[in-house]
Amino acid sequence: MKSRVCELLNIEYPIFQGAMARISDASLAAAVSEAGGLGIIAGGTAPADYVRKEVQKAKSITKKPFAVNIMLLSENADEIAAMVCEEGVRVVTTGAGTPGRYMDMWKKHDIKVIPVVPSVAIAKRMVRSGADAVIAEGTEAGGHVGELTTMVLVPQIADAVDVPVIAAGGIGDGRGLAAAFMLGAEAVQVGTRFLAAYECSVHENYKKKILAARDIDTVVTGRSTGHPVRILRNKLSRRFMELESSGAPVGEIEKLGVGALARAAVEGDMDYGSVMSGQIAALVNREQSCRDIIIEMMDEARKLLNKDWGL
Ligand code: TUI
Repeated sequence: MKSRVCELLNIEYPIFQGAMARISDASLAAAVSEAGGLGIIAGGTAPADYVRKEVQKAKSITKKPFAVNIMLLSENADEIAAMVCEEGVRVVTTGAGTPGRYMDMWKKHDIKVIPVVPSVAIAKRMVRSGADAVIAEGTEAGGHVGELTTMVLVPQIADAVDVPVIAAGGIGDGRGLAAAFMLGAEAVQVGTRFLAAYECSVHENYKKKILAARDIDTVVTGRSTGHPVRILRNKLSRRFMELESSGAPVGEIEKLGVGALARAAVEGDMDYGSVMSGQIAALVNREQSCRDIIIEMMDEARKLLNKDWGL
């Protein structure tokens, strides 16, 4: 299975590790890249210097391509956008906005640009401004999400653009990988399953919570404030829901989210931390190496795609 995405990025397998703010560091990204996928260091809201150090660390662990994700709501986005050029990063993915203003600079440095998009209109706009591929992310994903499901988003974006489409949201095994290809994707992005990787340095409590999650355990907070974020249910999500349904001022609701991701991912606070997770968490039942996750997904997808379905 050598897809256009593998050719474009010079990777072996069409599997990206989703950027997870405060979590996807050099050790996770380098492990995924070493295993033949595309590891992605998450910029999140971190200072550019922190992200630069992670990039340098990843370069010291692997010679294979890896990406940096720039979360465009971050006040450090401009600095990180310039840093990736200085450090010779080969691939950039973006989230939570439109990266048009950086496109010329990145192109000059021969960086492949792959924005995450939640709709057809935004996908088309990104391609017009020079995106090399797009990640169509359904609302099943964890963290900041759009409205549409992966099932409806991927084929519509695949029809609307000529560049390769990477499917994200709700994909955690070989069945999801095979299904995404059937919908027109040429690679997948997987976040939640990599939370349970040995190489993932997220707090042990966070890992345990993902391993124990059931199908209905995630909720989307912040729909009413314009910052919808999918997290696992806990005291924080309940407080969010109470404030949102009582019509509290937006500022008060948003305050709940400040620092909440670090509380969960770094301090391990499962009550008042923001435990971002995709809906697929229930399928993630054991710790594995990044290599085993990738090999298992590829084997399972190949078997399924080669099966005679009697249609
Ligand atoms: O970015 C994500 N997911 C994230 S970012 C994040 S870090 C964070 N920290 C604190 C508060 C909030 C977030 C956690 N999860 N996914 C990619 C994504 N991008 N989903 C949706 C979009 C998106 C939305 C609108 C992309 C482009 C876009 O364009 C709008 C426009 O009109 O330009």
